[in-house]
Amino acid sequence: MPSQDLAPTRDDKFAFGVWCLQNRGRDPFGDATRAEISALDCIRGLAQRNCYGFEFHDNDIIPFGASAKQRDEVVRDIQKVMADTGIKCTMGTTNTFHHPVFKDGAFTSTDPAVRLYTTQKVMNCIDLAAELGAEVFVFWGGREGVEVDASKDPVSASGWLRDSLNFLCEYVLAQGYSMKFSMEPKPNEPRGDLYLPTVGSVLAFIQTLRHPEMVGINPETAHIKMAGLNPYHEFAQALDAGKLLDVHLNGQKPLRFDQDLTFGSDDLKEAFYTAKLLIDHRYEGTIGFDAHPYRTESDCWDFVDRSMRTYKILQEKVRRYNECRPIQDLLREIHGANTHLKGFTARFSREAAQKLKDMSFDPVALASRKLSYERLDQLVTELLLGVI
Ligand code: GLT
Ligand code: MN
Repeated sequence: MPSQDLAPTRDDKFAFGVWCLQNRGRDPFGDATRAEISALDCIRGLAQRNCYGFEFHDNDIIPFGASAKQRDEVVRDIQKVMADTGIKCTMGTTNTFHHPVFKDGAFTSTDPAVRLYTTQKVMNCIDLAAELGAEVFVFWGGREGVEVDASKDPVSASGWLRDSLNFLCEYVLAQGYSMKFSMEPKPNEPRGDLYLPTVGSVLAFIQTLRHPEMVGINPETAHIKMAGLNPYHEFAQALDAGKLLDVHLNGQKPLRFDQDLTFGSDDLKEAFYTAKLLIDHRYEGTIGFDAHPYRTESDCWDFVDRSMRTYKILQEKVRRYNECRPIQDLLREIHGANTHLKGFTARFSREAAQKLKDMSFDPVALASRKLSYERLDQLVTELLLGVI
């Protein structure tokens, strides 16, 4: 494959969080290993690489406590880079986790003043996101959780979160913004336990909101694997529900601290299935990468380039998979059993129920069917390794 085919184009709809590029390699045990770059340099660098968009937190671009004048200057500068380069702001989100005021939760703090302060901060960030043209607004509840279960009732905490989100949906409608909310689940870290830990819990929660049609999900590979679950399946569940608004692709060893590894760096097969899901189902959102360059890097750009390049390679692998004769023949064989019965339960009727009761099945014969999954998986392995 000539390498120019792997160059990102705006049509790929790649996006990176400004915070990923600004990450300085600090961890709980060690100090920064590289200098922070300005938000403007992050955005310019992404645009130079033909990246479609950037994502931001309010405080990635505007220092906490900045004056209104400073804020307006920042917005003007960013809008100028956007106009000059064509890069888009694809997602905005609020930092409701860094300042000590959020130490026991933002929307789920036991103090109503903290909950209102959070809601006010989010309203300001929604205005900012709207000014920059973002149509997706993410909620990642990094401090929404507990270490001490005696401290708050999780049902009350859900209620506080629901009230605030309902209020904020109404705010978006009242302002006439064309913007959807997207909730990002995570099972733990920085809190001992976070509320809404998985795609399934967010899906259920969304249905309890006053405007469920305005709210979707932003699943992240690493968060899913921290819960020991399968990202391919979790992304699929959000997609099936029509709720996959945005994605955060990265890498993570299961059941560990949040590693935020580069997409495709740890589990290529899993990365392949994730890309295949998005491509096969014509996912239309941005391909967002949310990871940190290794602490050993002195800047973020190799990380940026390889994330997009890996996705492009996987795009090509998906195309080959869908055209690969041995794989497709095997899949036809696997899905070729008793095709006359397909879709039987798609519609209920008393007659259909009776008909089903009257059918006779031979479980031993059904169980004896050969399923060549060793061969299938090996073909996928060989396709990914470039042997076929
Ligand atoms: C934070 C977190 C990410 C979230 C970001 C949005 S911030 O870095 O680890 O997964 O997407 O608030
Ligand atoms: Mn994320």
